[in-house]
Amino acid sequence: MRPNQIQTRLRAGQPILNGWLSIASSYSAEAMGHAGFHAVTVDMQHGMIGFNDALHMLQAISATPATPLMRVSKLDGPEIMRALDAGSYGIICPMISTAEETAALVSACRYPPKGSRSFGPSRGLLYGGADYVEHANDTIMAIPMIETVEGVENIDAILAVDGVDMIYIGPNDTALAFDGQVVGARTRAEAAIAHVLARARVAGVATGIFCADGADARRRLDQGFDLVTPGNDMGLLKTAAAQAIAQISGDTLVQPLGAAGSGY
Ligand code: 3PY
Ligand code: MG
Repeated sequence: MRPNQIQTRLRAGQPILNGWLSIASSYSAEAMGHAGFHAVTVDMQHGMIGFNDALHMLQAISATPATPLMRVSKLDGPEIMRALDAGSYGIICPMISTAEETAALVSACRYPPKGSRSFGPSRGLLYGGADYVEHANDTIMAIPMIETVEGVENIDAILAVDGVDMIYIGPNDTALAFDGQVVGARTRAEAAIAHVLARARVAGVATGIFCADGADARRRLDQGFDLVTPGNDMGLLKTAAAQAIAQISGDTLVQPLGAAGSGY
């Protein structure tokens, strides 16, 4: 089976740079896959993307060195199964708050006897290779998102669930949950994020986090995260456009429309 670069880099102690796709385009997915990211995530929760778009985007990512991931819209067995059958090498699942939800996510990502994934590997075979089914359970990653107060409170139980390959923090939902805002001070959320990171390191579970931009991603790597996402494709596009306009006009950079510091 084609290796999962995230696992390869984790084993080697190397950081993972993860691109984030919200634009329903195989063309931009292909460009992001060639940009130098080790992994690229198709976002089915907040991206403007339907399943057919996602399928074509995964096909485009296949033509690049990046390992494909999907963030599903919610903890839903059939949606996770379709994402894996379409060739995703991992599932990032939003709003996981309990050990029970974590166990359900892991189960949906594994074939029996380890889990409850139904047989029908479809495009997984084309991308992964003829021995996909034999190695899928060890290669596909189950990645719960921690971004609720309950998820932070239950972090030790979540980390203890057998088969959790990584946890991924959503700092914006964490900020809403802990500080009641995404723009402005995030004092409580930052303390919660530091706590989750520390507990994951004690448990020996890899960590990833969504970031506002490249500088924020650098800071998160220095903080100790293994995988970072420097905002989504639309955030990068808007910032690049605003920078070009500022260069042409000589005016100071006007931050593009959006919630400052959110990566969107
Ligand atoms: C968050 O920051 O809450 C996310 O889910 C990133 O998209
Ligand atoms: Mg979120």
